[in-house]
Amino acid sequence: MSARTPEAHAAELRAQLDDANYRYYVLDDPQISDAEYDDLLRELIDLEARYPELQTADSPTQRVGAAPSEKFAPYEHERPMLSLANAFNDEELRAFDERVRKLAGEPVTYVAELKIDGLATSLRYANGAFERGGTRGDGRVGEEVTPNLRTINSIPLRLRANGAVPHLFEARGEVYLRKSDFEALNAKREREGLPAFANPRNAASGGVRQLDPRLTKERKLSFFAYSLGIVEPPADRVQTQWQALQYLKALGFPVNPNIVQCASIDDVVAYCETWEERRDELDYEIDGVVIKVDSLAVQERLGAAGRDPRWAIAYKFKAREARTKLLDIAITVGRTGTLNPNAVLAPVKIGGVTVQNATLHNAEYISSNDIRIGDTVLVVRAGDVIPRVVGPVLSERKGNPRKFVMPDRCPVCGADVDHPEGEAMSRCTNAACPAQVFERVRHFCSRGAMDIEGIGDVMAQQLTELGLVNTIADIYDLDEAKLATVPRTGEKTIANLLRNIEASKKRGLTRVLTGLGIRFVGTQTAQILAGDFGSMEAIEAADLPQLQESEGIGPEVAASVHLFFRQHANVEMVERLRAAGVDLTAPKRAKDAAGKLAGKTFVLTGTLPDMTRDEAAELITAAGGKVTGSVSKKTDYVVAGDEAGSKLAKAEALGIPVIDEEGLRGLLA
Ligand code: 3BD
Repeated sequence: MSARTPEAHAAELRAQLDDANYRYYVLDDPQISDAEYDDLLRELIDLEARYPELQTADSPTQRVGAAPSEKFAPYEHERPMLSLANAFNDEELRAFDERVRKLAGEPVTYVAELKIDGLATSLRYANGAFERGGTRGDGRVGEEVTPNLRTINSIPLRLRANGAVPHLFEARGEVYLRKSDFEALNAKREREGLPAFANPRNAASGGVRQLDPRLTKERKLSFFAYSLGIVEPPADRVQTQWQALQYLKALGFPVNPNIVQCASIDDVVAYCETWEERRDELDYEIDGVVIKVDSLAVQERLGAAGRDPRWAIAYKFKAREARTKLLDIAITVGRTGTLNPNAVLAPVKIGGVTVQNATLHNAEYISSNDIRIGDTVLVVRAGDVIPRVVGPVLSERKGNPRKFVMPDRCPVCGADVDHPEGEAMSRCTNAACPAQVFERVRHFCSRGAMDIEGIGDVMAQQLTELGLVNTIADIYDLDEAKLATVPRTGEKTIANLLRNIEASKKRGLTRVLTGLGIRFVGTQTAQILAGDFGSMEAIEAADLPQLQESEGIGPEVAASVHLFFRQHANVEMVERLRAAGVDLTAPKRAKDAAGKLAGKTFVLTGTLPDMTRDEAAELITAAGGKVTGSVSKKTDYVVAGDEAGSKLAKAEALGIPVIDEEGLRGLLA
């Protein structure tokens, strides 16, 4: 660190923070992550604590929030919207608890709520009718966005009257965008050639601040209420935060269901840990937990320190975003020949994991987001998905970094690259491209498909490189002599391999279909096709309308299957599988009321304790049921295991029965 004076250091931090605030709130184009913002703020808080003479009234430490933009009329909060101090670990949570208990002088209980990553908003009701609403802004003055808020379906336009409603009522909460709506929004923007939003919060914040409410409506925003503002006459029965949440619910506001009352800080810590792990199961982003003293009387006694109430704190989850340098863009060739651009990054830690690679989706994504080689980029890593580059940090761009161009020849085999009109991906046109052959072989032999133990990444690579396997069918022509030419492969390995290959012939049609790697045909689609048609011949012979008669097979999937079997090379390959003795049949599913689960549609999600999802699907299909990939109103049951994801959330939202493995066994028994 250079020898700068504390004054200069503080000024520098303030300038950075002001700039970040301006970008976040006014331009709606943040270029540093929340975590980085918090770090800077923390540094300034520490500095001001060490040198109190440096504290100024206009320091960002005194006014956490933002100036309203000129676009909207100012919205003055008659009762200010407070801030929240942060805790970054359980030590800081325990310190908060110590302080609270000391000041309260009586036992305290807490309410813990998920911290929705959206836009804080206040809604005002006069005589039960929604009158106006505004964003939080700096807590005193925000922006008036009433017409936009009216478009949000989950915001009640009238309070539900159960008895008298207060003549003046304010609800505070978070406007947010569901992850599923965010994905759909970005997919649409991509089709329209617009830059994608970095995260649901930015999309929600931009959505609330549209000049045309119709554009707000299109974003499909949602709302959760979490506290009361002014209530006249006061609601005497509301003495706790818990009761305030019940009251909000009774008046018709959506309140997040995952709220808990905690008798001790240990319970609070456990809740925080649980949700830091489980956050991906939700269909909305959360960035932490908010902990509040339950009793309103104790809240009042504790008061606030500046803008931060002493009775509440935000536990912030570990960041999942970071900035790093985009060193290069490397291309890998996928099973279907897609050219996938991958970011080669300067290693960076995100949420405890070192990230060096991230997806860049496709050329269109790179250009519409103006991502260039040499840029500092924002990378996010959410859950178990591959990290992705969100966009460049433009303020860090120096000079004129190199734009990416998709090569017009395959980087692996040199064949022409095709970029079909209207498709996102560029493809290598050579079906014999070693990269494609390798991926196809690896996929065919993988666990979910033919499950040939011994042919994993390394062996698949060797077999294809040596030219021993050029198509899937060649696997069944392997013999001792051929395998003996593979380096470092002994007699025993060869014998095992041949035995495993032999055993795979009996896996049946579903596995073979899965293994062929037909576009859009994963295990579940393969299962449906195998169950409905009973044999490979029948599927090969089916025309488009026949294929579409199957549940969940739409025009796109049908076209893909149909096209696959119109390729001479594919038909020939399947013929060779048949000649080699590979079982290409499946027990045909009973069409009518046969089978315990006939007519029932299931969706599987998460890890089941004693069977794989594929095994569960086989049992269901064998009993006449169907398994589909996504939850809809037509779904009869969702079978959920550990770490079930957004499908579980969707089932809960739609009121579809959720059962576990035991429940499934019960239905089958
Ligand atoms: C949530 C304050 C208090 C009423 C002050 C305790 C800071 C944003 O889900 N409760 C929640 C959430 C946010 C909250 C309070 N409860 N304040 C809460 C909140 N369940 N997100 N926030 N806020 C809301 C803020 N926003 C922008 C800039 C600075 N601070």
